[in-house]
Formats: sequence, C-alpha cells, structure tokens
Amino acid sequence: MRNLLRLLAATLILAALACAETPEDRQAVNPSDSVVLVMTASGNGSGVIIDARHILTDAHVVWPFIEAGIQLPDGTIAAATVIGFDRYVDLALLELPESIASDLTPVTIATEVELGQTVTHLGYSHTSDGSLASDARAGTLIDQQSIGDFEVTLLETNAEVIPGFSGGALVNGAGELVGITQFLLVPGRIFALSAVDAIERAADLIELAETQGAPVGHRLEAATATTTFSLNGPRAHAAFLATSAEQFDLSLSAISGGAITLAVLDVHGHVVSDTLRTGRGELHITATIPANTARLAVVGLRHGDHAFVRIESPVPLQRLLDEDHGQPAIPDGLTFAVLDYPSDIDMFELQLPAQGTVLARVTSLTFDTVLHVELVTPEGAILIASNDDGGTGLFGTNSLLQFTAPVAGTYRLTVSDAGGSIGHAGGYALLISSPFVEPQ
Ligand SMILES: [Ca+2]
Ligand SMILES: [Ca+2]
Repeated sequence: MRNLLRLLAATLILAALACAETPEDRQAVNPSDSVVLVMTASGNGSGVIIDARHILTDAHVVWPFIEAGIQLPDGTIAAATVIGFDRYVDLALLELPESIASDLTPVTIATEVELGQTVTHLGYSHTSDGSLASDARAGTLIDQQSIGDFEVTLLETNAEVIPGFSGGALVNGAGELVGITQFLLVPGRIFALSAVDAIERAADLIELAETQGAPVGHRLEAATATTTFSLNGPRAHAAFLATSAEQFDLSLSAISGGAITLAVLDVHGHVVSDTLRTGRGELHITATIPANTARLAVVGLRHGDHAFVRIESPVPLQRLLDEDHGQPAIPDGLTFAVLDYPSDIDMFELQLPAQGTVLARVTSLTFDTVLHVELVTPEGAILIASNDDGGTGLFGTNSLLQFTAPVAGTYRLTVSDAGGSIGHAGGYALLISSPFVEPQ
C-alpha cells in the first residue's frame, strides 16, 4: 500500500510539474536535487540546500547537537555544523564544508504563494525495507496565517507529511521552495514556515554566528561521566545529555526533602527509563540506553527546597543549559525565551506596586503553554493566578491572564508546558503589559 501511495504521490508531483506551462512557472532546477537527509544520534529528518554552504532544517530535527550527518541527493555523506537555532519558529541552520560547495544545488525560492495552489512536500523517510529514501506527498495549500508575536507566516497544507519529512521542502508546481515543512503542536494539521521568512531568519542566524559565534556549542557544559549536584528551590531542575556508540546503563539517585522527579527521556520528551519516579526521601532509577541513541537524564524538584542528586554513567554526561534562566521579564513588551529541553521551566520576576494590574500572555508554536503567577514571600510562594489556554492562538493553547497585585512586592511568572514535569521544548514569546494602578 505504501509503495502504491508513493507511486501515486510521485505521479502527482510529476503531473504537477508537467502542468507548469507558463514561462514564470517553468522550473529551473529539479527541487529534489536540493533536498537532503539529515541524521543525528536522536533520529533523522530532512533539510533544504539554500545556498553554496547552508542547509535549513527544523530545530527539533537536530537539537541539541552541534553536528549532523548529511546525505546529499547524489549519495555523498558529509558532516555539517549546526551554526544556529531559531527555536521560536523551529528552524536550524547547518553549514557544510567548503570542499563540497561546488556539488550543491541550491533551491529556487518562490516569490509568491497562492491559496489553492498545488504543493508538494519533499523529504526523506524510511522505506518498507528500513532504508531511507527521498519521497514526496502532493496536496493543496489550504491556508496561510501570519503569527503576530513571531512575525512569521505559516502555510497550512492538506498534503500528507510522513515521519522524516520534518525540515524538508514544500515546493510549488514550478519546483520552487514555498516553505520548510514543520510538525507543530497539533497532530493532523500540516504546516510549513514560509520560505521567505525562513530565508530571512537564516540570514539573521548567519549574521549571529559571524558576530557572536555559534550559540549551540556553548549550550553544552564540559562533559563528565558521573556528576553530583544539588537542586535548590521549588521547580529547580537539570537535564544531561548522554550518547555512546555502545549500549550502556545510566543510574540516577536522589535524596530529597521535597517531591522530586527522576526520568530518562529521549530528546523529544518521551520517557524511556523503566519508570518515571516521583517521591521524596531516597529515590533511584536506572535505564539502559541503546547504542547511538541520545538520551536525556532529567531531574526536577517539585516541592521543598533542597535535594541532592547523583547521576552515574559510563559515558560522558553533558549538562544542557537553561539559556534564559533568571532573565528579567520586560515589563512593557515582548520577551523571547525558550523551554530549552523537555521539563524546563522558566521563571521571570517582576516588581509590582500594590494594586498594580498586569496583563500577561505567552504564545508558542511548539508547546502547550501554561502561565503561573506567584507572590514571592520569605515563607514561600503564594499562587496569585494561573492560565493554560486562555490566550487561544493558532492551536488554542496559548496562555493569557490579568492579575492585580494584592501587595507591593516581587512576583514570579512561571512558563511551562502543559505536559507537566515532562513535556515539550521550544521557543515562546512572553508579553507583559505596563503595570498600572487602578484609581481608588
Ligand atoms: Ca529556558
Ligand atoms: Ca496552554
């Protein structure tokens, strides 16, 4: 059946390409020559060659790695460096060695898109014999939406997307790139980031890498095989990456006064340890990590204020940094931040006068936002307000709340994923209105 579908899809794309009769529709290059296979220790996806050195893919395809294997359409294998992530729009930019630049066929960018036009997703997926091969799925462009806080356009199609297509190309009948294929929040709806926006973001990432260096490499702290650390404060958490060419056993132990969660996840947030253990006192879990498969050891302190944790691993552990931890919220504007890994929880502090009223909104394309507001007191935090989906948005999952400070003081805004202690990662925007005091 799959072969039949593939044949049908291939026929459709050929038919679509054959229909390109007007001069402006005539294709200059075969778009398949510009779509590559992207491989990391956590799986595979697709990518699009945009110029002589660079490939665009989705951030979730390569995160949290600084290097990815690329298979070019002619079968050449090359190592690419991840030179930037844009987690807000789930985009990553990869750079190939100069030595193979002449072998690359950059894609042609479409300058216009039209609702109702025929479009085709191109990418790499597993065939029935388990190998990876290029594939295509044709359909129609059914909607395009501009996402305000992100200043990007998402294209929605009814063309099927199969595992491995993430980061691949959405092309029009002329073979020009109209979008980068994405899996976003809601299953069953297929989106692509508009190619014009993706190219613009890529230019920003190239500039950022040139001026500040690749941000990705700095996200992983020096590796050690065994680590002991303490967690302080409610919701404190830590995540470590471990990967090896050989299978190995990972062990996590904790002594905690408050409830603590220990888990081993795959990099997308699915629990892979025998158990996800939450409790207090002494806790212990183990997990067997398959060869060549990246796993995250995640620890989160839910309640109480102190825990000691020990992770033992025969292979190096790299701690994933929470890049925006402790970043102050912008009181009258937009803060862009990231749930850096599954289970990450971000906190922002605001100083407010008594009766100060604040409107706060969190929007994300990649996770189901939850927003909590607490008053910080010496005795602990007091919950003032919380919201899950009041901000609606494209997927109905954004958070929105308004609250009035009962007393002058420090207020903590907490952003997390609705998945709880485990959950998805990704970028988001936090909008906070100017605090104002209601007239008495
Ligand atoms: Ca974070
Ligand atoms: Ca939500």
